[in-house]
Amino acid sequence: MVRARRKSLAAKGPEAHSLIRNLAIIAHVDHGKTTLVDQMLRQAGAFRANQQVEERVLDSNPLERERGITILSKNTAVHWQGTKINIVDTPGHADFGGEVERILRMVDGVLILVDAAEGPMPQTRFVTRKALALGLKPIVAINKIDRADADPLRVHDEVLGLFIDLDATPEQLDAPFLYTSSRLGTATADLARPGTDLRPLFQAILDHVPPPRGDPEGPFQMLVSTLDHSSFLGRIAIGRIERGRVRVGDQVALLPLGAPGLVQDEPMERSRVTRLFTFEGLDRVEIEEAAAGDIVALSGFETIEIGKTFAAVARPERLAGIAVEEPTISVDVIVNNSPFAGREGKYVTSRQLRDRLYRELERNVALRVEPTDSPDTHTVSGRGELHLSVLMETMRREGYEFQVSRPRVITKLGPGGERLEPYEELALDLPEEFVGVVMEKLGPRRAELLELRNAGHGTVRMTFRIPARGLFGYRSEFLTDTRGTGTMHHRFLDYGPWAGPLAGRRRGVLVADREGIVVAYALGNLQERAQMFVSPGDAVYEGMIAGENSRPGDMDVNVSKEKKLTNVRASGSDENILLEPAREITLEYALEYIEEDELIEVTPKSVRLRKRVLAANDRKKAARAARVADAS
Ligand SMILES: Nc1nc2c(ncn2[C@@H]2O[C@H](COP(=O)(O)OP(=O)(O)OP(=O)(O)O)[C@@H](O)[C@H]2O)c(=O)[nH]1
Ligand SMILES: [Mg+2]
Repeated sequence: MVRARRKSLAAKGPEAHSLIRNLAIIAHVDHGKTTLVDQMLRQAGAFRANQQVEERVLDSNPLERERGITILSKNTAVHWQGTKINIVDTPGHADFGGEVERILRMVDGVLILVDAAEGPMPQTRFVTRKALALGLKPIVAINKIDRADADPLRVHDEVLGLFIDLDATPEQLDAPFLYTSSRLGTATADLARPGTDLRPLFQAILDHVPPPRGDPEGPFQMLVSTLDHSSFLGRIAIGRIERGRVRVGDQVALLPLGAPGLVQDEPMERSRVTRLFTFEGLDRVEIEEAAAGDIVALSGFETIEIGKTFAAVARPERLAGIAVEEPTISVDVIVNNSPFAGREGKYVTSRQLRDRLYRELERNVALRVEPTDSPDTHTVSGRGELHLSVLMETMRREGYEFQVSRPRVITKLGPGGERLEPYEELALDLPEEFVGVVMEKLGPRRAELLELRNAGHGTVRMTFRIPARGLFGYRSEFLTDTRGTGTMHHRFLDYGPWAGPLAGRRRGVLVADREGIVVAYALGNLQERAQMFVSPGDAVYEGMIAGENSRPGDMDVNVSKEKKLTNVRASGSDENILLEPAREITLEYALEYIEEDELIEVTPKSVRLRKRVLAANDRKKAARAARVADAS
């Protein structure tokens, strides 16, 4: 944070907010948003001449860098020809779509990026629909035109088709189209004349994004669109000032959630603004005063929540709130009680776990945490597997150790009392020859084909509607079935009728039958019938899952079994055994993989799979009891 006691641009004069543009960049995952912001910052002179800047500098947290995706939206700002352009980079992954929706409330225009080869994808459709419905006028960038397989004119048509489909107004249909390369930092309106820099983009923003409305002289009013949190300042509200101005030290009301209009006789927090910031390049700059039109961050309030309105005490007028999206899947997060509990983690007790989970709610607004009958177990609900696994991955990096159950979808009751479950839109791109096998696999998962079309170059795009449950465990099958050549995206669509029982995992697992250290000799004997998850030297315990059976049904095995030594031969013969590499178990893979009677053990060093019931005898008894119960 940079300290500079000064006024924001909008605070400088009555017509100053015509010198502001507020823009969100929205797109499907990986279409090049963050890379484009890099280039915008660079070309607008936000970096010092010799400043070393990493690629995708805005993807600043370690998980974002590792995965190459944006998880949290980020505010930045550049100056172009005397106008301040506030830019919000948003995440493209569907699990974070709710965040994009909230961001749209603090901007006056959107830049929709569409990959020049992939064309509009499910998330493109989602964010475009939201932006058009809010009446925002888009600028479209057909991006990555440097790709060898780019087909910008086809994609241009597809985007127009999407706009028509989504009932765009005539003004929205009239959106300017640019052909861009985020990577090269170029934009052009005319493919015959290749771009040399981003000037056409900046110009389009000045010309087509309307300046923010709102009277800087009226009573102060601002909607909380996103949150940040610092251990030093507590909750920080980020939003666009709708009306009036605000100064550090002002007494301001923070209104409770509710219907828009004047608020009377409702309890509300009145506090002083302790800190106020605007955005400049990559920094958050501390200021004394800001006015309508600018996007600011402010602190000093205990009850900051998304969708609440800040207002002048003398005129507590509430703005229309922002609905926070409902979670669609849940897992149980359980204190680690495996035989290896406490060996690798720093924070392992139920209290530490509970405190950490509740702390997450400070800024992760689409997340829910609920207690259960057992103090060792909390139910954590979110928008998808990535949403949940990012939290788990963050926690293990912080030193937490815990166990996680198989994800369950969150069902609802329909108007007639019938049971509903979440459905997803699934988009697959794959070579034509694999269509048959994919259809065959998706049928039993209750997928319904919505569209199949030729995407050129011998590939097809298939779109399905499928119960979210039907997707559990599908990704690895899809990759195997298309020999790694297919790509797959899905996003939440709506709630629909419960689809009934779905086929689960087809193959059983190999379960270690005793505690010990894995030996190559043992794996050598097992690998013909199995894909191993463990390697020689790994420690295992009874009930831990060591691999996947190539057939249905679980098998108890001894993975620590040494070769019997004879007098003739010495030990060390292990070196002669050729082992297939173990399958790497990532958190996301594990979440998709496990069955109801299994758990994931997550520690800072390991992700292990286990049976809930560890002892082989107890498992047999439990299975027998289940069969009896089924039969009766
Ligand atoms: N060829 C080519 N590749 C690009 C271009 N822009 C981005 N990429 C690459 O596409 C990948 C994704 O880029 P990002 O900028 O992270 O995409 P994003 O839209 O921010 O992704 P999310 O934030 O995860 O939704 C990276 O590997 C980039 O290097 C481009 O103009 N041309
Ligand atoms: Mg990004």
